[in-house]
Amino acid sequence: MSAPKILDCAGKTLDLSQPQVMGILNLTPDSFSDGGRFTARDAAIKHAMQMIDEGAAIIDVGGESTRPGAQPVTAQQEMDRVIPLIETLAGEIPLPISVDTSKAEVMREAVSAGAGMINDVMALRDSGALEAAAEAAVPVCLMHMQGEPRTMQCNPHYDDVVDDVKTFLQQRLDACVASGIPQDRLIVDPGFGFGKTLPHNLALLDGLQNLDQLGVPLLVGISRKSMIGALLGERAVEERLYGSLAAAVMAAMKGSAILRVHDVQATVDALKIVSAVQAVNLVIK
Ligand code: 7PM
Repeated sequence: MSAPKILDCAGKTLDLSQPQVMGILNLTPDSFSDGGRFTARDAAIKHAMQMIDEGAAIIDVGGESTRPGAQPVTAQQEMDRVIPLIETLAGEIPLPISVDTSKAEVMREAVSAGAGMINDVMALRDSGALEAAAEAAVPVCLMHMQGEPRTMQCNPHYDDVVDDVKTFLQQRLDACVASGIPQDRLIVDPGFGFGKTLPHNLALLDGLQNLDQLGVPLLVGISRKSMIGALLGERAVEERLYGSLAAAVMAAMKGSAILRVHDVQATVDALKIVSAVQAVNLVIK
């Protein structure tokens, strides 16, 4: 079965007929004063506008709680951080906004505030998340993670990483459909760096085309990740652009519909080359 090409993200459109860029929105930590908070929100809006100018198709807003090694935060803390921003952005920008969260309450509030996609690194395994996402009626990205953020990099193990990730994602797709989320609203992501060693990450990138058989669009986040740093000889995070671009191009060539990245303009340019070559195959000769 072929993947849907156009997603309706709460009234805003995401066209997946060619590889698209999801821009990661920087959320500078809020300071204690109201003045500080205003500045942080202003900076975030400015950054979102810049990513739109650079060709992003969707903006991902995260509350940090899901990041590797992160300490758990409460739903309230996460909402304080992202809801006002989503409200403002949704009113001001024409692109869909995705909310990077695993918590049911945050999903509900974010979608009420105008978010058009749920990006969940827990693949809706937290309590109430399946129900919240079904009611929200927006597309959902289901990401694979082995273990939990605090400990997942301690000794991850797979029989066959591509097979194991594929089986997990198929199970989560089935759970979603059983909970009333139509398959045409689902996206999957192998979760680079989430409970994976460098050899696991490389095998996943090499075998990415196998995940296309799941029949839903594929989202990939490799931008600036430690696998890029490791391959470049423990390169600092701000010096990983060229490596990240190579990985994004490879992922797009292997069928990724959405690339989640920090460096929007550079990735959009690189993906134009991939798109142009992919379009050759669409012409009937
Ligand atoms: C520190 C380490 C900070 C790692 C942030 C990260 C993904 C995601 C993240 C991904 C989807 C990052 C990660 N990664 N959501 N959220 N897929 N769907 O590099 O790969 O941004 S957090």
